Amino acid sequence: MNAVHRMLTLTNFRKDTPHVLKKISVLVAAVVALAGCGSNSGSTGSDPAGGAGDSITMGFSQVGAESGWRTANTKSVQESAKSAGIELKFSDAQQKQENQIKALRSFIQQKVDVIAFSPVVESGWDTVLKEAQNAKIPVILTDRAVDSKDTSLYKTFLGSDFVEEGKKAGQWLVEEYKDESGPVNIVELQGTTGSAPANDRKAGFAEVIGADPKFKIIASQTGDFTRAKGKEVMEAFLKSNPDIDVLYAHNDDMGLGAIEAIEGAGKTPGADIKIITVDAVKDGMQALADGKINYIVECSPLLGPQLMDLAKKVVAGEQVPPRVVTEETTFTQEQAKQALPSRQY
Ligand code: GYE
Repeated sequence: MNAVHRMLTLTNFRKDTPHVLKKISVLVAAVVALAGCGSNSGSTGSDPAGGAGDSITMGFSQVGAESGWRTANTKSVQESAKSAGIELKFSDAQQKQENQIKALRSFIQQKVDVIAFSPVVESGWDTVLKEAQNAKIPVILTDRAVDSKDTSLYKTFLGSDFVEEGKKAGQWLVEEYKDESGPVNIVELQGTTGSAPANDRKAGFAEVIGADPKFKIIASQTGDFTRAKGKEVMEAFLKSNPDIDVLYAHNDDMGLGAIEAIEGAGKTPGADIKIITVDAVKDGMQALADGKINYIVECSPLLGPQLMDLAKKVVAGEQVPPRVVTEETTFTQEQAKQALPSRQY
């Protein structure tokens, strides 16, 4: 999807909101009337007698708390549910797919009005998504995608274009080394194995740098999106590869862990080894402003408000765009210095 198309999708989405809210209040009134007749519409959650049951209940299964991005995302979801008047049942999967499947099943049992979740990996969701569909509970994918062939299993996918993020990282590198003959030795710290952002950030980056054989990925391994793993894997990279020119880390946290490893090995991050990361959370932006990271591709975790708008629409039976892409930018060291004071996350 190009930038213009993306903007249009978002503009239409926002323009529709007041209309949707009107429809929702009509629907809520109808549901309240029906509740007295013992009708189980599913829209009142577990409290058909009214009161708190009049609001929408959302079951939200979060990946975990593996990174600064994730913490900011959780906060955004919790705060915007509150201000949208949506009752949130929040579950933390601690980076395990089996925990997410359990949480989804429990949401189905509790007859929530809508399920939203950020799938830790892309595959293996069809059975549980089918169960939600059979129970007539709409599902919204947020942040990460699934690879299900049957796209009717979910209503929409709200989140970033991770392939595009990988491409932006690659484009900076191509520009940075345009006057050098190479070889340029790159090590890569991948996100969680099998996750959409790890798969796509790798693919987008590889596509761009693949056009010039001077760029060589000499080692690539998962750091599970955490600082601790990023440090550990970078230490191993440094031991077995004396000539690393560039580190590409799929998120800031792994990059920050790797910086500790690089400094521990007596090298200067940002100079001896150039570093590109993704996310642009505050700690990452600080390291960029300090010259320890060279470039960050932004990935916004502030998905809460859009998620709540989509949830209201979906519960009201409104059409929603099948894909809502987040608007994002990139930061150089100079840009990070300017952006830091007003950075929200
Ligand atoms: O980049 C990383 C997090 O899915 C976009 O997950 C998200 C990624 C984010 O742990 O920091």
